[in-house]
Formats: sequence, structure tokens, C-alpha cells
Amino acid sequence: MAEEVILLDFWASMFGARVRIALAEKGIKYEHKEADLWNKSPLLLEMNPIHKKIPVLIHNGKPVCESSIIVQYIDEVWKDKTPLLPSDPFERAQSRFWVDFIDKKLYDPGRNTWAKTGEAQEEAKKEFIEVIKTLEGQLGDKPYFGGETFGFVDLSLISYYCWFHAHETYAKFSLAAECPKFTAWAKRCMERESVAKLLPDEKKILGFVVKLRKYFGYE
Ligand code: GS8
Repeated sequence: MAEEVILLDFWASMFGARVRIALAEKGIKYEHKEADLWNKSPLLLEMNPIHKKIPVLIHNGKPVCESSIIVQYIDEVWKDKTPLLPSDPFERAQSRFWVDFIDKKLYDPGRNTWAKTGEAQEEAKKEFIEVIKTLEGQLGDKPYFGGETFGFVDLSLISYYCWFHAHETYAKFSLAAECPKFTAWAKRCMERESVAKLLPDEKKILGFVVKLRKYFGYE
């Protein structure tokens, strides 16, 4: 039976980008459906009735929700090509720990430096840089979080990267100056075809952040 793979996505979403990159790394063909998050479709509400969020991967009619769960599902179903998680159980647990850390720390609205001003922004900036430095420490001198190969932690983190330009612009700092090893890792990831093609341009994200700031009344 031919596989039917549909991705409910939103162009600026770091969570959607993860799934896009994982599908590209595995060479899986799929139908991409762009969601309107301000006017959700009956399909999105039916496929993710609990959270009502993208991304949702619909595989042969069955929905899988939550980006890191989707990426692990993809890795298990299409296991013959380009493994994304390590095969060793301890290494797998470590990868899951770091993806959980990334989501807990980086998606925390408290660290959205572009949504703040004054002292609160300075505090958020300090915390944001600390998180990146912790990740940089975990990377060490390896080319990728997965060691020699690009994997689960790499794709989960690089999907946030196009939003970092907005942080740098509004909170006035240079990530390359603060975290050079992290920046070198990000550049390495950006050279991969799957990442370069599927991550939105950071300037387009900055334009979106300008609109979000107005929408949420941050200025
Ligand atoms: C987060 C998905 C999410 O926040 C995951 O998939 O990893 N933990 C989930 N999706 C957002 C778009 S990206 O910011 C979304 O769908 N928001 C719609 C809403 O909140 O109504």
C-alpha cells in the first residue's frame, strides 16, 4: 500500500521545522498543508483535538502530535534511512533529555527577549545566553550534538535558530560574540540541504516578530 503522509504545519514554527527537516533527512514524500492558526481548520481540530496545535503528522489517516514525538515516530517507522536517534538506550535517553531541556528553556515565553523592554529584557537576555552557553558546553568539541552525525538534538535545536536574529535585534547582543562554538555549530547545520531549504529566512521571521509585537501590544 502506498504511504499517505500529510503534515499540518505553519511556516514560522520551529516545531513544524523539526518535522520538515526529519522528513527531508529520511527522504519521505508528503503533502504539506499550511494551517491558519488564527482560524483553525476542521482538519486540524479533528487531528489534534487536545492541543489544537501544529505540527500534526497524519500517517495513513492516523494523527501523531507534538514535534519531538513526531520526529521519534518518523525515526522508528522509516528506520532504514538516516537514523536520527542513537541506537544505544543510554545515548537515546540523553538525546531525549536535551530536546526536553531545549523546549523547556527556549520556548519559555519568559525568555522571549523581543517581547520585553528595560530591566525585564536584560534579565531575559542574560537567561537566554546562559541557556545557549549550557548547550554549548554540552556540544563540547563535537561537530554535532549527535557526535559525528547530525541527529535528533541538532534538528530540534537548529529549528529555533532562525528566531535568534530577532532576539539579537531587539535585545541588542551578538550570539556569535557570546557563544562562538554554538554559532559555528549552527553554521555547520545551516550548510545541510535539509536545513538550508526548510528553515525560514531569519529576516522573514524578524518581520513576523514585528507583527507579533504589535498584535500582542508589546510596543
Ligand atoms: C508545541 C506546538 C506549538 O506551540 C510541539 O509540537 O512540540 N509542544 C508542541 N505550535 C504552535 C505554533 S508554533 O509556536 C501552535 O500551533 N499554536 C496555535 C495555538 O496555540 O493556538
